[in-house]
Amino acid sequence: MDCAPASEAAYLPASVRTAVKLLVVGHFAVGKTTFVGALSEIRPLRTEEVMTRAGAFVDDVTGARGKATTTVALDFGRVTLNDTLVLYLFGAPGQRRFTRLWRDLTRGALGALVLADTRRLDRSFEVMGLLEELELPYAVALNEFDDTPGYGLDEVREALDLLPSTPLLRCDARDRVSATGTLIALVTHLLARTGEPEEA
Ligand SMILES: Nc1nc2c(ncn2[C@@H]2O[C@H](COP(=O)(O)OP(=O)(O)OP(=O)(O)O)[C@@H](O)[C@H]2O)c(=O)[nH]1
Ligand SMILES: [Mg+2]
Repeated sequence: MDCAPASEAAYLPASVRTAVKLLVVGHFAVGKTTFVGALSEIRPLRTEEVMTRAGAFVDDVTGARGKATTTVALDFGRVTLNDTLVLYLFGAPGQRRFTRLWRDLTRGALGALVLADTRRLDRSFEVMGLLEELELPYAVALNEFDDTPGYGLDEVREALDLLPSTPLLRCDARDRVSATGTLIALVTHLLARTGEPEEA
């Protein structure tokens, strides 16, 4: 486990009035740890462990060549989105065996960002199914890898059977600006659902 040392960036500006808890979820190796790491203004907390060969029978490593570690509990990071709003990000593994962890992590969460990979779109259904069971609203961000096929967003929306109101966008989990854009879309969606003014 790797956690943040105290530093100036660890302190929130006095103007912050609202703290929102969000989950960052998605199937194995979709880029959750990368996403939280790219965004967090504090050194992210990670729980990475080296993958063993035995694990290849449990988690399909297809499309994740060169990946040596996996998250065994959660990722945690913080983003101050504007002067008054801070987001706490909890990255959670998407496999069914982590359902119990999800039940704890979703307590107090306002919504979730689902990272998806169009090379392995079918694997997102399990994650979206869990969110729907837990009645947590979500947005979907397509994390684009070098060999990602160029599907249109409408095609992907249809394939994932998303509601027309569910935000769907592309992102690069390694890029702070791109990742921030997806969180703004999610927060805007959540505010619209609660009837708050959309000012994220
Ligand atoms: N090319 C490219 N590589 C990426 C991108 N996002 C993540 N990666 C790489 O993909 C691999 C998997 O990323 P992780 O962030 O570990 O994925 P994860 O979802 O946290 O994985 P688990 O916790 O094991 O489920 C890493 O080697 C990343 O460097 C991306 O947008 N583009
Ligand atoms: Mg991870």
